[in-house]
Amino acid sequence: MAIANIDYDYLLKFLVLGDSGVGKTCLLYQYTDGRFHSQFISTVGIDFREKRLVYNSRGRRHRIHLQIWDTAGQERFRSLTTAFYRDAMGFLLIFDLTSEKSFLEITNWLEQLRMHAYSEQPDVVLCGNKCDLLQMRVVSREQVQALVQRYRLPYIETSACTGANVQQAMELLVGCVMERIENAMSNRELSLLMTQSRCLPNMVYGSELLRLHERDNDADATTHRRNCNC
Ligand SMILES: Nc1nc2c(ncn2[C@@H]2O[C@H](COP(=O)(O)OP(=O)(O)OP(=O)(O)O)[C@@H](O)[C@H]2O)c(=O)[nH]1
Ligand SMILES: [Mg+2]
Repeated sequence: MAIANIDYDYLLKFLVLGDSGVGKTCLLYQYTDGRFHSQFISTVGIDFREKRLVYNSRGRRHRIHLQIWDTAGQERFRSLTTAFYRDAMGFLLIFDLTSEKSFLEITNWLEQLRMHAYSEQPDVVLCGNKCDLLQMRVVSREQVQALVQRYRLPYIETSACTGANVQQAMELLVGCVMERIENAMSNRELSLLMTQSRCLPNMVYGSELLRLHERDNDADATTHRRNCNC
């Protein structure tokens, strides 16, 4: 009897998006390692980091394993990175408060998401990063307000440098995704995503379809393989 060593209830995959230089990698490092790198080393292709957390909701305690994919913002990697959209359950969309161009690009990123994500209305949290650079800020609160109202996006201002609101941004996205999961166990788009998604071990597709279970017999393993695109 094969028993998988799974000590969490949910595996959530997130994708971090935004123009090159907005601070995606730094934000992620700050979240997972509590460190900031001032040197700019542009991401090549795609990378990921992981973190565990506990999410309490409706009187229940859920152990979550977060897998956060860090994409390259450079245009030349776009076809590679969009291929990862469909496997993600939530998106952290980042712009730089000191770069108007990165803010104006947000509508294009949303359009990309609409085309390539698991749903036309995926869970997205918008982050205005580099809020520590007060003197260099060029994107006004009014501009942001108009955008978030138009697209109904949760919005938060972060600093990968000081760590301000970094954890809150990630928890905001976890909350959105978990709420969708809890509210819509029968949501076809999401359940399809969960069952087709690569590297989601021991997923059970049934009335409690999004709970992860320990795989305890070969029949379960066969079911998993059938539902998996790996
Ligand atoms: N002051 C300040 N600088 C930041 C912040 N976040 C990132 N930076 C700086 O911005 C530059 C780019 O950061 P990265 O995290 O590498 O940018 P990226 O979005 O991952 O860029 P690509 O990998 O090319 O897509 C680096 O020099 C960072 O030190 C922040 O919150 N405040
Ligand atoms: Mg990067």
